[in-house]
Amino acid sequence: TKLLEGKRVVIMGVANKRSIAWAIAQSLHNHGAELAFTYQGERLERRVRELVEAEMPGSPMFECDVTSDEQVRSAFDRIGEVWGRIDGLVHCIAFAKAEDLEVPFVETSRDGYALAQDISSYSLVACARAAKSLMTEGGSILTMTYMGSERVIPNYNVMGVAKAALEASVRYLAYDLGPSGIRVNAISAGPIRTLAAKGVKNFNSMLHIVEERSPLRKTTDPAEVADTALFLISPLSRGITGEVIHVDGGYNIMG
Ligand code: 0WD
Repeated sequence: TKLLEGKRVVIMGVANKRSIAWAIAQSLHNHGAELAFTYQGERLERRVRELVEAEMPGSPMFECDVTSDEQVRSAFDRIGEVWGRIDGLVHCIAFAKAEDLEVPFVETSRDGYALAQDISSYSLVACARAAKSLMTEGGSILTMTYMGSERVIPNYNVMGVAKAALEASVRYLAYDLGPSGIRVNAISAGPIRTLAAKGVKNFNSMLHIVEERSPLRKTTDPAEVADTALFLISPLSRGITGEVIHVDGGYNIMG
C-alpha cells in the first residue's frame, strides 16, 4: 500500500501550476492521499479547478480567503460535512503589498505590516484551530517559510518579519496541539520562481547566489520541497513537531 493511502489532506494556496502547493499536492496524490483544495476567491477558482480536474478529478474544492474568519469557518465546516475527518493540512499562503516590499523595511506602513502578518502568519493559527476539530485521529499540519525570517535578505523586508512570526507560531501551535496527536512543522524552502516570488526585487540574483554558493550548487526544485512535505505529512515523521526543516540545497549553513 502507498504511504498516504486512506489519508485525507487539505491543500491551501494553489494559485497556478507553479505554486509550491501544487507540487506538494502532486507528491501527496502520487502516494495515495485524498486531497481537498481551498482557493482564494473566484479569481482563482477557474484556474485551480482546471488543474485539479486534469490531474486529480473529483477532489473537493472550497473557497477560503484567509482574511475572513467566516470563510475559514465555512470552508472547514464544509470539509467536515464532506469528509468527517482530516489527517493533514498544508498551508502555502503568504501575501505582502508590493509597495511594502519595494520600500526599505524602515518605511513599512502600519497597514502593510498588519496585512502581511494577517495573511502570512495569523492565517496558520486560524486554520490550525479550524482543522483541529476535524483531526480526530491526530494529524499533521505543514506551512511554508523562508530564511528571510532568520537573517536579513535584502528586499524580503516585511515578509521576513511575517515569516519569523509564522515560525514562532509553528512552535506554539505544536505545543498546544501535541496532546491531541497533531504535529505542526514548517519547510524553509530556497527561492523558487512562482507568482509570489514576482513581488521580490532581484529574485533572479537570489537564484544565482544559491546556485553558486549552496553546498548542492543548484537552486531548489519544487519537487524537492514536495517530497519533504510528503515525509512531514506521513507517519514517517511521527517524532517531529515544532520543527523548521530547510529544503534549500544547504544554502542556510553557509557563512
Ligand atoms: O521562493 C519561493 N517561491 C518561496 C516561497 C520560498 C520559501 C517559501 N515560500 C512560501 C511563500 O511565502 C508562501 O507561504 O511558499 C508559500 C507558497 O508560495 P508560492 O508557491 O511561492 O506562491 P504562489 O503560487 O503565488 O502561492 C501563494 C498563494 C497566493 O497566490 P497569489 O500569488 O495569487 O497571491 O497564497 C494565496 C494565493 O493563492 N493567498 C491567499 N489564500 C487565501 N487567502 C490569500 C488569502 N487572503 N492571499 C494569498
